[in-house]
Amino acid sequence: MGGILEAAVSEYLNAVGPEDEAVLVALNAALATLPALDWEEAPWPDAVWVVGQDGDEDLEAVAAFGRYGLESFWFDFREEAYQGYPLPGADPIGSPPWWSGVAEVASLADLNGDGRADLLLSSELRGASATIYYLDAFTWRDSGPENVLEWPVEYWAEPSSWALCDGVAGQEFVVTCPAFGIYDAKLLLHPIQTRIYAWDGQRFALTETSLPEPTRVPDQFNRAEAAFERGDYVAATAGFLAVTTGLLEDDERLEVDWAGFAYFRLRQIEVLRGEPEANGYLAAVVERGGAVGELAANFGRALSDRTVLDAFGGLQRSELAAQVYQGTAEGLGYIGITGPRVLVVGKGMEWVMDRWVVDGRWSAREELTRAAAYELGPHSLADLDVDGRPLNGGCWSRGMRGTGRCD
Ligand SMILES: [Ca+2]
Ligand SMILES: [Ca+2]
Ligand SMILES: [Ca+2]
Repeated sequence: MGGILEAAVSEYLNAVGPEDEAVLVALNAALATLPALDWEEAPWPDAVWVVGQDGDEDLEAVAAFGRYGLESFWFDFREEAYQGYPLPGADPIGSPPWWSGVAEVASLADLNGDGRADLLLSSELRGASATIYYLDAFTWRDSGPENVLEWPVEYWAEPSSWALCDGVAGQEFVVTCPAFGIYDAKLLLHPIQTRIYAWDGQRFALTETSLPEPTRVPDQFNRAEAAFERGDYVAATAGFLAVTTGLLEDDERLEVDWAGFAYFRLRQIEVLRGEPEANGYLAAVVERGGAVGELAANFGRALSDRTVLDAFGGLQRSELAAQVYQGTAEGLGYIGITGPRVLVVGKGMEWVMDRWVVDGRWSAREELTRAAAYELGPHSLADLDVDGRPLNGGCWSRGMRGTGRCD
């Protein structure tokens, strides 16, 4: 790999040397004149920095530049010449974000208190509705730089931030983000979680996580909804039950039947777990009336007349869903019976059918269909391949496009 930045900095270091500050300033100024990406708002910061990092007597350099080539390098003096080396990545999907975003050098301070300058890269990835800053910190071992922190800061539905603060052992990273990450129910309140990463001798490790208690029903509801979305039905059940008990004072500006929706979800969870209607949740929401009550009544009829998939599919198709809420801020804006969820339920049924055909437990197609519809039970929406690991939101689309076996 290599490119405009790596070539320019190597040329500068080998032709001029690392100690001529005026040339370094000129080099950075020249790089800053390259055309910006059309959404860049701020002037490009200095791309190239000269610093001693590895403990030997030569100066090193680091450079990060996101406009063309998406490059981040460090430069070491070896065998009579400076040469650029890519920074090591710790990204589990094998695509270091500072190669795919707009990276900049955020700090060259001594982050871990060992007396040597470290490197903090911040790489900005902009999407249609969210921006993610990946923080990557590197400290220098004898063998070269090592990635000692990688963490995304998601700027999305609510404000986020990150900061370096004085800690017991060097600096600490304090990151605040929407607690659910990029979880697409934007019109609801999103609680903000604070995480602290401190140096543990090897890397910056998570030492503290804090999440304030919900103070309003939309926030309380969304936490339960997020648990439902990720398939944590125990937490979701507890959250929806809390909504129905009215522990928090509701906001009178909202014309949302939160309790009705919570009862409806509680019944849906029972259905997805293959549990009988023993708690009267469906009756409770039907009794409340309105569009939510009517939706729930339709759901109940489909359950008794047809199949689980029909029941969920009917919610997806129902025009009632559009009538329930009109996207009021902090209102439900959507019915929450998403296409992916319906398809995932279908995939769960396929799994059951495939397994039972292999087992020889069922032979008639008609019986299979009927049985699968009612026996989804333990094969929850969250763990379709029953490997004990819950399926998270990011896997849904992969599972649907692929074989339906998610990790
Ligand atoms: Ca050095
Ligand atoms: Ca060196
Ligand atoms: Ca250090």
